[in-house]
Amino acid sequence: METSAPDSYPPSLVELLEGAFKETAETPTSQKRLRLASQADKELPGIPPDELLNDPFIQLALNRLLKSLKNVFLNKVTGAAVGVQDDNDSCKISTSPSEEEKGCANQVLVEKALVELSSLTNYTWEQLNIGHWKSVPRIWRKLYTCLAILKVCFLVLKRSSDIEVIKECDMGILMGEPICQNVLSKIAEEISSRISISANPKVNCNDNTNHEVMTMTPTTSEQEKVDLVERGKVVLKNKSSNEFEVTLAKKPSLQEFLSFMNTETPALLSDTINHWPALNKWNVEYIHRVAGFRTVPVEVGQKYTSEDWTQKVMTIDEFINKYMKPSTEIKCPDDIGYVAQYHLFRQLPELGKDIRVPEYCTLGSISDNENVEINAWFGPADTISPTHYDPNHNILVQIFGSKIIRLFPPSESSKLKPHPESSLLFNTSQLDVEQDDLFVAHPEMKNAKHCDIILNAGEALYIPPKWWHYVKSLEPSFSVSFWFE
Ligand SMILES: O=C(O)CCC(=O)C(=O)O
Repeated sequence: METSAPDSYPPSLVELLEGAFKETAETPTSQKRLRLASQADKELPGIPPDELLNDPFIQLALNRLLKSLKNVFLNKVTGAAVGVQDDNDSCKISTSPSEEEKGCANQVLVEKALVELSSLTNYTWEQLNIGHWKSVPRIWRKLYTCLAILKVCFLVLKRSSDIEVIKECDMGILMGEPICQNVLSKIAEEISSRISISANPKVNCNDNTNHEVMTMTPTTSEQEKVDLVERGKVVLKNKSSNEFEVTLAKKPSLQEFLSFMNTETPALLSDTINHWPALNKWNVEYIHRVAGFRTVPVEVGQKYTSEDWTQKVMTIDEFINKYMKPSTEIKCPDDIGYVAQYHLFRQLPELGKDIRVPEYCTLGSISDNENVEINAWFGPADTISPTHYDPNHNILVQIFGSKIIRLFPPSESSKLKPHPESSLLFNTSQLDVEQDDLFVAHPEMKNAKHCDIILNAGEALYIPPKWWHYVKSLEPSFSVSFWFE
């Protein structure tokens, strides 16, 4: 995907960026430093910014950065008739610079600010990667997003390519926390909506001559669908007399759904998402077209319990070209990539508009949609989520493709040999339901009560809290999970 910097950014984007900086440009330097930190702190009552400000590296880098900011914005944004020459860290201000001097000074300062920002960002990145993600003070994530917003502004001033600007926005969204009304998401959305269709004909699904794309999601014939169901049935070993049938429910009422929750009964729901625009709109090509330029985290390796499993960040374009290929081309586990358990709709609200939070989620103890955790699961055939449980209610919705799911009730936990309580994988079984020999080595698992379900496009599965589930995709697939308490 190649694009070059456009001749001009649309006024709305320029306004957005100028607006984000107006206060900073007009505030004396000494206060700006505080502003940046308190910006991060504003939404975190109780966590003082001192944690950041006392850090000597941050102090030095912020001071240098803010000096560049002040100068750049005096020149470029406020349009003041001054020019700045940068000379070994000391700025000389001349009151009547030539046009040439102004341009030159601005470029130097923009470059300089970007260098300062990079070193600050790298330092913050290191802080984010010390220890477990959840134990990192949130203020570092807020700072990371602040820095990304600044970097985006400078990249725009530098007239960097759209791809570079979008990538920076996405890194701020991925690694940070939404601040300033999620401005990064708005900027990225606006830029990518302008370039996604025209910039790369490969991602235009209306182009029937595009064989590369057309072969990516072949439509599944009725016969193939039957084969998939049969294949799903043979994937999972250990069919035993302890298998039970899942409850089927066609568009259950809230009352009926509540009874599933109260009795901890899994249920396969049909006719509940027919009104979602995503159902008729989304396929691999559509996701490619709308989100191809966006950077997301990808799990690489067949399952998260494997030794060689890892996570990478890449654009959806790269992900689709590399991983959304027929299973016959999958030679080793490294060939499997999965955008899994990812809050994609926070990053791409335009996709989020095509789905709805099921009304059933209001039946939880916090009847507020804000508390529903929504995750996307997008990948090729044969992605595996090993047998594990989650603490919350879950409605797993299938938008396209299909999955086979084996469910075990919490009462069977001891038979599933969970990883030790002290391990990060404490909620994951050490056994693999696809391996025959394990059932020989662990005969207790053979007797575990379970049920197997094929989840097809347009259906949803209610998984009660702490129910173990093993999930494997049978074809290129997009699911959305809604976790609620
Ligand atoms: O679809 C998947 O691969 C796993 C889904 C899952 O584990 C969940 O929704 O909790």
